[in-house]
Amino acid sequence: PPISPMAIAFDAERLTLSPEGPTLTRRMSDLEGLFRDSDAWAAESAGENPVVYTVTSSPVPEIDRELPQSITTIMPGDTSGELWMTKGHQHPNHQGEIYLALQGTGGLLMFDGERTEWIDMQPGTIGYIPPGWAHRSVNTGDEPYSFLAVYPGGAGHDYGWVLEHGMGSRAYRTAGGVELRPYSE
Ligand code: PAN
Ligand code: ZN
Repeated sequence: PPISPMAIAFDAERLTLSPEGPTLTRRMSDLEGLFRDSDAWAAESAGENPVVYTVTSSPVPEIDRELPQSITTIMPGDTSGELWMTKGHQHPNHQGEIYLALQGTGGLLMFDGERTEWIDMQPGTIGYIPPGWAHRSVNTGDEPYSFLAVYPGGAGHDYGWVLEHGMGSRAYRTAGGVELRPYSE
């Protein structure tokens, strides 16, 4: 059933939503097949298995024509130089999405199967993801990176697409900041 109009209290310092829906926690072991250095990934997964990111949702349901929101927080870190990131996904029925950076610094990596795009994200940056572009977020700093996402409730999340097609590029930590390299290097 459609839900009623509602106010959601957003705490801009603690980055909480109230009321809030489910919170998802992704540990290193949940990111199989995504980091270039699969041996390093396996060792970290079998070891401390750190939390890489969390996603806190609003109570708006993920159903067609609704407009849910969520806050993602990615921890700082890298695995063999590859910056910690979200799994990344494609929306199966190609719908757009808006990200608003809240805290920390990051990047929004997008891939349409041929072209790669990167948007530097810092508090106040709105990143727009057009329909048909797979998207992954990366923490490029040394503190947690958080952003708000607003997306069509019927968009769906296809994670297999990224395993099959990759993301075009990978983001690595360098002395000067971040460097993008071809996906297979
Ligand atoms: C975001 C992402 C969130 C976590 O809310 O779902 O940042 O990333 P993964 O879903 O790739 O693990 C979004 O893009 N929703 O559509
Ligand atoms: Zn999305």
